[in-house]
Amino acid sequence: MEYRFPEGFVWGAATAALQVEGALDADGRGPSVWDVFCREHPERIFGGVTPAVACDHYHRFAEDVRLMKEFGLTGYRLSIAWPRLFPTGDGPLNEAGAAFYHRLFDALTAAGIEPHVTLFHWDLPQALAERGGWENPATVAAFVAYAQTCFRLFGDRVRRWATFNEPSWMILNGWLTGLHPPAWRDPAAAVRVSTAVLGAHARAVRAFREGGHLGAIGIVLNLSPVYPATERPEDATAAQRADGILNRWFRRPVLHGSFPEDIWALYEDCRIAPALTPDDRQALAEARPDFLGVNYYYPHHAVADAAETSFHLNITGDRREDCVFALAGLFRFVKNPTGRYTDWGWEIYPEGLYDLLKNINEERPDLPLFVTENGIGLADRVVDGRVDDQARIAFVREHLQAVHRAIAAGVPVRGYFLWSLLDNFSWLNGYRKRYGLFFVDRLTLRRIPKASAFWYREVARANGF
Ligand code: BGP
Repeated sequence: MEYRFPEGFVWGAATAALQVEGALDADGRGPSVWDVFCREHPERIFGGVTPAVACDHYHRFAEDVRLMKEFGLTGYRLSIAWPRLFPTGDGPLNEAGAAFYHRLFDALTAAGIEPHVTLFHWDLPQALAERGGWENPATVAAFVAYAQTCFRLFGDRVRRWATFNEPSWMILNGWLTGLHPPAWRDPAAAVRVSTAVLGAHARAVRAFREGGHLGAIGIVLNLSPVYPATERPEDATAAQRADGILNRWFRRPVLHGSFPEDIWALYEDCRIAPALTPDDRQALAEARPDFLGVNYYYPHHAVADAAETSFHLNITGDRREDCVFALAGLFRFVKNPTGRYTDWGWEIYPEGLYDLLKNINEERPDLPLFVTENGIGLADRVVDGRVDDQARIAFVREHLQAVHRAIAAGVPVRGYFLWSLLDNFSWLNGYRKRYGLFFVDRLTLRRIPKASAFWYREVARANGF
């Protein structure tokens, strides 16, 4: 075997509540901002679809856990839907919603699959959004209370907690590009929300420690490495800025409890620097994570000349459409002329994952890392009852090789969670962009293991390939 992984390495797959559960109105669940956004703006979602059914995991979780076991997974990353536990965000616990997660964690425990649980994967209760969302300190308090409830209810079976999934991507799209709810384009608000969310993370970590709960707590960050597109010094500066705004602004407070000085100064110049209370600073300084979850899909290549601010995300899977991301006067991302791209315009660059893991490790040498998401969206099809997704196998193999290199170089990477277990509701991409080990038939919701599922099972069993 060429690539043997360390003993106990977690072979997992990941999902998120809104993307797989469906059953949005079942058993007293309240609406989330995404339910409302999809209902009100079908034109923004590919195919005008909604997450109302998704994979119907809410009713089919037992089958899904059986499949995980049968296909050799040792870990499952999932998120809890806050509006299932607290339909309006705070108030009394919805016991029926909690009962679903009791059933799910019982099934995972019985199957010997370790749950890695994210508390917040973007499905903010709509009622909180209507009261000012993250900018209202009551939302932060409600989040901490919700987190404490989860620790108390599920802590006997869940020992791995992540507070937030990808705050950077959520805030970038919710408050800057306007692509995700609440669909604002307001840089000052984006910065304010970023510190509110980081503060909520820190306070949830504090509550976990003060509660004396067993296990580990961390956060999941999306960290796309940013490379200068040319050797021009101005492009190097642009890359550093982009990295600062998108990555370091989130990574530094999480790892070191302080904000990057260059970006703070930039926000001051733009008069959008946030106001932090002494308690914000203290909570962040104390909230050292036990591990960091890293989501990696693609790198960026930056140039300095950005005359205007513009954003475009390819949600059609039409290769002729390019993704656009530019912030006037700061940076613009360009395509890598020699790069390989998916149909949705995401570059395939396994080396980026190695760079990322290595960099984080240099910054925090002993911090255990998990690759909490990595995968490829394809327009998979069933032919003669089978899904032969060789492109996914190649993608995962190359990225696992990068992880293996990082481990060999001394980086403590403890597990890999493929995005995703199931073809699911891919946010703006609707259902066409498929990521699963298991194909989900949109009419019958039948699960069909893809070639990648059989391949991944062998890798998990052999602990390498
Ligand atoms: C991450 C999210 C996931 C997942 C993935 C793929 O940003 O955490 O929820 O969806 O990206 O992205 P997409 O589904 O938009 O292609």
